[in-house]
Amino acid sequence: MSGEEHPNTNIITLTRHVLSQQFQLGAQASGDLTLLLTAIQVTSKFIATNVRKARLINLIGLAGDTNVQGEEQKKLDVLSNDIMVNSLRASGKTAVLVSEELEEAIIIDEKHRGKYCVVFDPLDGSSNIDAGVNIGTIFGIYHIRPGSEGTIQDVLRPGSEMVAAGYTMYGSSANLVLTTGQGVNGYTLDAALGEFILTHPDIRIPPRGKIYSFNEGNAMYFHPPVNKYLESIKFPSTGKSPYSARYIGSMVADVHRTLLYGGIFGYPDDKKSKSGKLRLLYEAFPMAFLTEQAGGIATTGTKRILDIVPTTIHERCSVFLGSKDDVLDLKKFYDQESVKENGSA
Ligand code: AHM
Ligand code: MG
Repeated sequence: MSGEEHPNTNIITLTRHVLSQQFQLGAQASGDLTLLLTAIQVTSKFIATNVRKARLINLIGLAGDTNVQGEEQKKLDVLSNDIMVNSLRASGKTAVLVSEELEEAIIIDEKHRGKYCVVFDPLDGSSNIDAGVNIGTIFGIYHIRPGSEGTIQDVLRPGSEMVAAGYTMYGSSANLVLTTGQGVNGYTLDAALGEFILTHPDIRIPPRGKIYSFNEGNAMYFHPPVNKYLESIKFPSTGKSPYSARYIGSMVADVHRTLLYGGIFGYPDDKKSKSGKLRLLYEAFPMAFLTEQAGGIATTGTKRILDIVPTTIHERCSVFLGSKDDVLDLKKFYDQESVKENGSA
C-alpha cells in the first residue's frame, strides 16, 4: 500500500444501481421505471441548484398565491412544482400526476402518456426555506391499472400498491433515498459529476432508537395515548435514560434522521386537526413504504398506513413511523385505549 489516494473507478450511480436491480427482475422490467427515475433525478438536481442559490436570485419569499390547503405558496414551491410537472410529462412515462401544489390531478395527454402515475410534494417543509434549514421533495410511484388510460382511480389505491417511493433532501448535500420494493438505498449528489452516487446501501432502521420527533407544542390537543406514550419515554422507569427530542419540522429531514439513527417520528391527528396534518398520498405513503422497506413500522396508531385506501387525492392521516420496538411501544397505548373504549361500551 502506497498510502496514495486513488479515485474510486467503480462508482455506482443511481441509474446503474436501479438498472442492475431491475435486471434481476428479468423480463418484467422494460427499463421504463429507470427512465422515469432519471427524470425525477434531473428535477432533484434542478431543485437542489435553485434551493442553493435561492437567496441570491430572490426566490425566497411568497409567490402571492395560496395552494389547495389554503397555505401561502413560496416561490420555490411554485418553481419546484413546475419543474416536476414539465419533466414528468416530457418523460413520456407518466399517465397521472398528483402534486401537493395543484388542486386537481393532471391527466397526461395521449401523446406523452406512459404507464406510471407519480404523486409528489415538490418542496416539503416550506416553512423552513427562509431559514436555510433542510427541505425536500417526496414522491411515490404507482403502475397504472391494467387497461386504464389514466384516471384519478389509478392513484386512489393503497400505498402497498406503490412500485417505488423516495425523497430527495436538500441539505449540506442533496441526498436521494429510494425504494423500488427491494430495500432502501441512499445516494448523494456529486455536484462535480452531476450524478447521484450510492453512499448509503441497504439502509436498515435500528430496531430501537433513543430519539423522539414530535411537534410537542401541540401536546394540549394530542389524544391520551400519544401523551401517555411521550410521558413514558420522558420519565422512564428507574435505570433507563429518557429519550432525546429532535424536531426539525421538515418531514424529509426528520424521517431521514429516523431512518439512519432510529427512534420514532410522529405527526398525530388530534383534537384540533381531526385527520392530522400530513398528506396521505405524497407524504405518508412514500415515507411509510421506505420505513417498512428499511425494517421499521408505519402506523396511524390503530392501522398500518400502507393499507389505507384513499378517497381523495389530498386527504390527510395520522402518522407514526420509525424503529420497530419504539412504534410498537406507542401502539400499546392505542391498544389499551381501544380496550378501555370497548370495555366501557
Ligand atoms: P408543508 O407540506 O406545508 O411543507 O407541511 C408539511 C410539513 C412536514 O414537512 C413537517 O413534518 C410538518 O409539516 C411540520 O409541521 P409543524 O410545523 O406543524 O410542526
Ligand atoms: Mg408537504
